[in-house]
Amino acid sequence: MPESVIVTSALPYANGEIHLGHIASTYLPADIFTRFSRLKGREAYHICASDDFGTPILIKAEKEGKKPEEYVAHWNRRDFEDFSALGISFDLFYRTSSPENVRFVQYVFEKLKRNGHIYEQDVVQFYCEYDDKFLPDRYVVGKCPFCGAENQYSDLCEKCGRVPDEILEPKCAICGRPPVKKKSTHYFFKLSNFSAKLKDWLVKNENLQPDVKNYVINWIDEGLQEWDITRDLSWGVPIPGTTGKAFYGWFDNHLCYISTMKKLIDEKGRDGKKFWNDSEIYHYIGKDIVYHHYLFLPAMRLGIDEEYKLPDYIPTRGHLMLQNQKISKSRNWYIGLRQFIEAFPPDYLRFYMASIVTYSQDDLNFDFDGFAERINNELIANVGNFVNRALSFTSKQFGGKVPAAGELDSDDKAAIEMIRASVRGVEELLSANQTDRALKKIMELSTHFNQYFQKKKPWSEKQMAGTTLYVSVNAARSLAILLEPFIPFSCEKIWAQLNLPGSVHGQSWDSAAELKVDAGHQLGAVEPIFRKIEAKEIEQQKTKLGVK
Ligand code: B3M
Ligand code: ZN
Repeated sequence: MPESVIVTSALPYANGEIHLGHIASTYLPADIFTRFSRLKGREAYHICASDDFGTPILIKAEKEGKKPEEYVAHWNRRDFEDFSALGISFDLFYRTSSPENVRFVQYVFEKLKRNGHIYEQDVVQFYCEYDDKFLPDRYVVGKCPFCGAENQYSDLCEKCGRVPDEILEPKCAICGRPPVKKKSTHYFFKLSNFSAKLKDWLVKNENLQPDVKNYVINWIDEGLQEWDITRDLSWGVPIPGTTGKAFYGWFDNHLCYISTMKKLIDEKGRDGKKFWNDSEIYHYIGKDIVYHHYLFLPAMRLGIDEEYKLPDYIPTRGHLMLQNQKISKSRNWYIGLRQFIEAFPPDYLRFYMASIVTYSQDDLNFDFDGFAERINNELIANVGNFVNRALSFTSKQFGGKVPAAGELDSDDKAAIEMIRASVRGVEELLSANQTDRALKKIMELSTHFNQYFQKKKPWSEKQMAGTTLYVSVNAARSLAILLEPFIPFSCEKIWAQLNLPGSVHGQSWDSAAELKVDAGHQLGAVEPIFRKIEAKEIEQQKTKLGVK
């Protein structure tokens, strides 16, 4: 296993706020894995960027009377702030419009061209003579030929969800006038050149999820279509040797994984390209962008002679539903991340999401009652309760000085053995991306310690109290390390109450299996780590969303 790990999360479009749907499938699982890798002592980086280019963004910027540069800079900042508030620990959150990415995209294009993977072809496109502009994708609105819905984009009817071949009564989205058709020369990427190699890679790569792999292989068997990578648009990476043409957003955005990572490492005075090729690479995504990540992305890397290696893992997860309904920004059925973590601690969202997200394409469901239950009955009643009891007993009975252990009985020995076994077990599950099962295993450890504490009754069995508390304080330390990837803010609080040196984020995972808090160690000030979620808070949230 390589020492270093590169983790990327899908790049959010720079045109709106991050909401709970983004978090579950991609950013949180990626962050948990990165934090775990860091604790394991690997050199691990989590990178991301705002996806700045494309027609929808340009249209929105124009509607707000802003320059596109200004518009995307706003969302880049805002997204980064929101992610940080949730504890998503990016080492670099950059942008697809960066000079590094623009240069890299043009370089890749030139090389693909030299290698014979690019050809030119004329296409007929809508053109607005009034605005003097080609009208790609969302620049044309009209009537859906399937369901008759008015005012739909030419690339997607939001009413019936179909993609019209040709929109009826087309109008320019900027001025409302009917466009004309005009010829334009486009570059195409010969995706079919890679059918055999892609299939081979998919079959051989044992780390990819088998169900996704199977349907991607089906697409290959059905025949891959060549890919139009050109847009007649100023807002994009300029295509070398043309005027007024830019690359389609999906040509440049995933290259930004590489250009961003390379920048991060190059700036440390090291060789970013070598680092890329020496590392284990993970691209975290939601299932709606499988086509792009399992076909376009590897094909382009193959097309430049694997100068940058293909991913080792592409963890792919299902969508989040909200109260059992599909999330939709246009129908206002979503919860903004910022709004949510203004109402609840970020760790509550992390804990709940991590407990429901499976390593599969299955959709998951955010439910307010389920959320309150998980937090109150598991996080607080289990972890919070044990840690607080262990530490506050030590404070009260022993003036906060960790007592020395006497002779260990079979319960003590079993409890210590359970810590060791849990550290190994959780590690295996996290390495296999089984985030929810890993968390469950930690909860079992905590349950065991609640029972242990209850059985040993340090409040009445004074003789054994020293041993019980010594073991329990050590278990609290182990739990803080094991839970750090999941609830980093709370674990840092536990760490402070334990009064241990450094930060919990910098500990060694393996050390969680050992009893490192010595007898005589003085604890810090002990107080409850969590606050309960009240029924009325949940009522308020539901009312805001419009659910009964
Ligand atoms: N910007 C967002 C999406 O389709 C898109 C991801 C790019 S990842 C390279 O979900
Ligand atoms: Zn127009």
